[in-house]
Amino acid sequence: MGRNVEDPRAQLIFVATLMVPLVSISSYTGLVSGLTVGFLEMPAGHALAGVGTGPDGTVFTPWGRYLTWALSTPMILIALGLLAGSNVTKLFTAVAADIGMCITGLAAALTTSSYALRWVWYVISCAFFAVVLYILLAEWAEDAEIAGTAEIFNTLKILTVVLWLGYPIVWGLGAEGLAVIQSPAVTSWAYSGFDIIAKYLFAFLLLRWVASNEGTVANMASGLGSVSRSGAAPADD
Ligand code: RET
Repeated sequence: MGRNVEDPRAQLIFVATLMVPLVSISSYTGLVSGLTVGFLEMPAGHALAGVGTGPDGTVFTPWGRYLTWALSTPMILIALGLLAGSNVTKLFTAVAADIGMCITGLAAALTTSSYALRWVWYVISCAFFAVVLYILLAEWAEDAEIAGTAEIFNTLKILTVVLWLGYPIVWGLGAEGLAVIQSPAVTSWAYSGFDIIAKYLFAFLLLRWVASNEGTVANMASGLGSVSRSGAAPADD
C-alpha cells in the first residue's frame, strides 16, 4: 500500500503505523517464549492472595504486555498526531503521557509489597491516560478540522478512545486487579481481542486512507507546528 507514497509526512505515518504490528509480534513472541511472563505472589488484601492458579498460589502475570505497550502505543499516537496536523508540543505531550501510562501500569502489575500501592500506581496511570484522552478528543480533533482530515481522524479517534478505555477496565476487573474475572487466561485473551482491533484494524483503515489521500496529507502546512489555533501559518505573515 505504501510503495508509491512520496510525501514525507505520509511516509512517516506509514513508518509509525507499520512499527505497531512489528512491536506487537515481538511482544507476543516475548510472552509465548516465557521471557516476559511470571508468577507473582499477590499481597494481602488481593482477592487471589495465596490462592492463584500458579505454583504456591501465585498469579500468572504477562507483564511484558505493559512493557511493549510503551513502544507500540506511542507509534499509534504519532501516526494519529501527524494525521491531525498536531504541533510538536501536543505530540510530545501525548507521547510522554502515554509512555508514563504504560510504565506506571507495569509498576501496578509488578507491585507485590502492598495491595493499596498497586491501586496507587493504577490511579497514576489513569491520570496519564486522561492527558492522552484530552489531546485526542479536544486538541487533535480541532487540529484535524483545520488540516482537512477530520473525517478519517474522527473515525480513528472513536475507535481508539473506545478500545483504549477497555484496557484499564480489563485491568481493574481482571486477575491483576479486583479479580472479578479470576482467570488470568481470560484477562489476557480480552487484551488480545482489543489488540487485534486497536492495532491491526486501526493500521489498515489509516494506511488505506493515507495511500489514497496523499495529497491532503502533503498539503498540510509543512513541519510540525504550523497548524495553530490562530490559523496563521508562517507563510501568512
Ligand atoms: C493499564 C492499567 C493501568 C491504568 C491504565 C491502563 C491503560 C492501558 C491502555 C493500553 C492500551 C494499549 C494498546 C495496545 C495495543 O496496541 C496499563 C491497563 C489507564 C490504554 C492500545
